[in-house]
Amino acid sequence: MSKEFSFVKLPEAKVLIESALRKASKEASMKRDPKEREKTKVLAFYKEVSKKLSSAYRSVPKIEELSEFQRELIEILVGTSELKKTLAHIRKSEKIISKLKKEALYKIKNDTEGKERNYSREFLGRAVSVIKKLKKSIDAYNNYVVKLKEIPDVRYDVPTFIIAGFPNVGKTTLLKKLTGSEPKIASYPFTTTKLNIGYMLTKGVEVQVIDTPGLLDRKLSERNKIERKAILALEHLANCIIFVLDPTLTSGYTLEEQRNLLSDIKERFDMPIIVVISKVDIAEKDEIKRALELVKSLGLEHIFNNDKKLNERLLGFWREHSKPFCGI
Ligand SMILES: Nc1nc2c(ncn2[C@@H]2O[C@H](COP(=O)(O)OP(=O)(O)O)[C@@H](O)[C@H]2O)c(=O)[nH]1
Ligand SMILES: [Mg+2]
Repeated sequence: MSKEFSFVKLPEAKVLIESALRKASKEASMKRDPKEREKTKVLAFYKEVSKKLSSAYRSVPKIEELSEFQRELIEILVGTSELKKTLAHIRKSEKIISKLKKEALYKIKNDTEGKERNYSREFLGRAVSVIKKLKKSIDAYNNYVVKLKEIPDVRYDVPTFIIAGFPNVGKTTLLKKLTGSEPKIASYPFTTTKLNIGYMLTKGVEVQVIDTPGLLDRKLSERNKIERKAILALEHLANCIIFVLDPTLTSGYTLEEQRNLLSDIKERFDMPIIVVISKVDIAEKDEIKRALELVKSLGLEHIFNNDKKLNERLLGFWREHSKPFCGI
């Protein structure tokens, strides 16, 4: 997920209770006055628990503030309503303990019968039982945190082009050519492969280009449900798809196979698709001819990968076919 989020893990309920009790008794042992001692015990316990719980739930972004793409992935990864329930439980428990603390402090302050110890004990007993009931939510929370970290660190403030195509057709080569730099690598949930991300600056417009090895190289119907959802989530991120078509047989995939994949992508993704014909330098004339026929038969446009104005032409294509993007 984006750099701005660094999720805080929670200690297990048992560990949290032990550490808060330890802090409480340590700080209290330094006080001589009985009322002061019991007050300190309550406060120290509360402070420790509150610090841990609130820093955890504050570290998780508000669902409403996320991009559509992030929200979609969270829904697939952890289930938005489950996540909300868990966070609400943690927040509510913290509030309950805060209320118990206030009551205990009030009773200790106003006690005239030397019962301050009973009140702090009562507080600790109740607070501990609230935390014990949090066990499941803490475990669920920690599980979420691990999964939330799988959301790739991408930008949402620039248009995004996604590169698709079979393995070895020239996707990564194209990404490097377009962006002129080594791509940044991010993981993508439910897949063993990584996203390669680069940025191209053309005519003052910055575009995020993402190479998705292993994601868009098989028919979606051949994927399991969750994988399919994760792949379709790309639709929320992408503004344009660049399909790399290898006219030669050097990738090991025939034109027919590539056509099937391209037409599957065209069917599933509602956005402009442009075909970049790769390996033009080694392709035979009739291989190029057949590739062009293929592109035409699907009603798509093409660009050759050795086009001197590749970046400009891709940008131009997108501008011509896209809905407006944040005023660009
Ligand atoms: N001759 C030639 N080879 C290319 C071209 N593009 C990619 N290749 C080669 O094809 C192989 C696969 O390229 P790569 O970009 O890694 O493909 P990917 O698996 O789709 O990312 C590599 O050996 C590249 O050097 C091209 O335009 N011309
Ligand atoms: Mg590659």
